[in-house]
Amino acid sequence: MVVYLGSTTMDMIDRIVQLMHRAKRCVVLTGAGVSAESGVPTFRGSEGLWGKFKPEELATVDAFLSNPKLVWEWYNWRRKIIGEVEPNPGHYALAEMETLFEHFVLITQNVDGLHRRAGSQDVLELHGNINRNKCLECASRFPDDIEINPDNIPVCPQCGGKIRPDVVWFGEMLDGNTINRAYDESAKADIFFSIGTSAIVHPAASLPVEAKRSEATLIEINVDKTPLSYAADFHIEEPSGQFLPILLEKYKEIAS
Ligand code: BV8
Ligand code: ZN
Repeated sequence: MVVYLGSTTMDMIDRIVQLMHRAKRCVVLTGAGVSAESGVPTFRGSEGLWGKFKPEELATVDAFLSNPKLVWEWYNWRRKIIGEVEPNPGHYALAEMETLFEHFVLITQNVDGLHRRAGSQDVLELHGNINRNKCLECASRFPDDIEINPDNIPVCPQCGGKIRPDVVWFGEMLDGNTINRAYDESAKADIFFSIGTSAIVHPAASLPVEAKRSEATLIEINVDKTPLSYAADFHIEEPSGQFLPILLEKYKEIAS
């Protein structure tokens, strides 16, 4: 598929590729936008996952306690969508980018597991993984390969607590080691890409700010503007699944 990018974007690509070649440490933060071209609905877009509901109504402990059936129906619906999609060229480009730098880490807010399926190795899943199960009370892991019946939710063999998806809900702490490493990597980045995220969910949204504060070059790839766009050194308004393969081609052209 031939993609025509504007001349500004082509000029920006040359400058970004130069910076990529000079960078030793590359950090990438992704959000739901990188999975959009795989057919996974984003959170806040018009067709968004939240379309019918508000995040607070579903992705919270309170929602699960008051209506575990509804919450599991929502997660089963999302698991079904994710089970039917494939990584897109943007995921594969990021997996290849990992091999180009002395030090590379991919930090994702996504819970769909598509980065690992595309071959990315060093992935920090800030918000967990939708295909994993755990106990609501004692957080013991629970087999992932079982279909959860919302009308008969299994309980933890250790403590009898209800089984829930192993994702981070609003109001819940992120895993300490994961978020600490994410901050550490962001503060040491030479170049930081924020891709396909609306940059409003914290603490993830503070990572690009941390990178910028530590003098990294900040590149945003998003089909829209976000609260981060003003701070970015480059704002590329293109779909990530189309733009990232072009960026990678250009990088390899100059490398050869
Ligand atoms: C915590 C897992 C506290 C579950 C998710 C007021 C101010 C600041 C913060 C807060 C506040 N009120 C409350 C908070 C804290 C809250 C928060 O940030 N709320 C937001 C809404 C304001 N954060 C939390 O609660 C976090 N925990 O703070 O703990 C604490 C402290 C001490 C002690 C105890 C507790 C936990 C946050 C994690 C929530 N879990 N997901 C699940 O998935 O079911 S968040 C959810 O949003 C997803 O993970 C998603 O990834 C994430 C962020 O959304 P995006 O990924 O950005 O997706 P979105 O749809 O928004 O945007 C997509 C973007 O892609 C768009 O910009 C679009 O233009 C672009 N796009 C679309 N297509 C493409 C594209 N770009 C490129 N190419 C394309 N093709
Ligand atoms: Zn338990």
